[in-house]
Amino acid sequence: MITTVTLNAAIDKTYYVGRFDAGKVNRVPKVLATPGGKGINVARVLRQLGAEVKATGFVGGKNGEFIAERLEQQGVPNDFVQVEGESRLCLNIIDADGASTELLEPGPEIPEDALQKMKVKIRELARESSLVVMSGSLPAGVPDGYYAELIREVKAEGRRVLLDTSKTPLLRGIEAVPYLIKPNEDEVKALLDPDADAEEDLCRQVLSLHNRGIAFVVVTLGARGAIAGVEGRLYRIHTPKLQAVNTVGCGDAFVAGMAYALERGFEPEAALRQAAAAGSANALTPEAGNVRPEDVERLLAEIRTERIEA
Ligand code: TA6
Repeated sequence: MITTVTLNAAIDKTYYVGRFDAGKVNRVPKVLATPGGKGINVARVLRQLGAEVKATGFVGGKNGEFIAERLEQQGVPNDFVQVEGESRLCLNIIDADGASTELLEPGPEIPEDALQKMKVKIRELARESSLVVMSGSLPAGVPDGYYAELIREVKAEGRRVLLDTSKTPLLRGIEAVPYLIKPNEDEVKALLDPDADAEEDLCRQVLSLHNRGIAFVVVTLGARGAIAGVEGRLYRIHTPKLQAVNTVGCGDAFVAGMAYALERGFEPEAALRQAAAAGSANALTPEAGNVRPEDVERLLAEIRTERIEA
């Protein structure tokens, strides 16, 4: 089983509009609402890929009830810590040209006792899991070093952690040496070198993170694919050009593909192809964090990995 952790769970609402005019009244002819936040997206995609999964995190209020119930309907068992207040809404407005505008609420304030409960729960879930995936931003009340604390709990049970977050929580999380990190290009630049431009700069950064003991370092490059450092080697992952419908959640689907492959013991290059196929397949469906297994299968044949030098 794979456990996913979403400390700032959400309802992801996707608004499909013909045109989006900031500062004007915009009517929305088509709305989709689904449980979201990065870890929840990972859980749903893992389920779609055929993995056994459990979703945890903090939820609150009516939105929290919607998240837990809808996840059950989507075949994702969950075990959340309840908090006061409402889980957030994350809005994604997509216009007829495919341009996407995201509005992400901050989420409820998390009290100290809930942080303690979560630590105990993570330890218990880690015992039943092969891997634990921790994804997304931290809501108010959660200290920047909290992912690092959770990583240490999971590692104490001898399990691997995949961490997908950004800014200081990522920096602090790296100190606890997760098994895998997956920042995107912007996140890794913000973290290490805002002036980095060329892919060679990114490659150097991937290797420097890998040399800090992180077994798998992947930097996703959106439609351009990804760069990965694993077992002392660097890889460039090339993805096919797609007619994207909704790219929100592609990074989460990539992480789900990685977790799926690692649980099944895939070799690094095969794991990267599986991840890239899942990430690309997400772009072909209207909902965030959603793949059709037949798309993943078809895309797998079109993903290419290349060994590169730093
Ligand atoms: O990656 C896409 C997405 O997960 C959306 O579904 C939305 O919920 C948002 O990102 C949340 O990101 P955050 O880092 O705040 O958890």
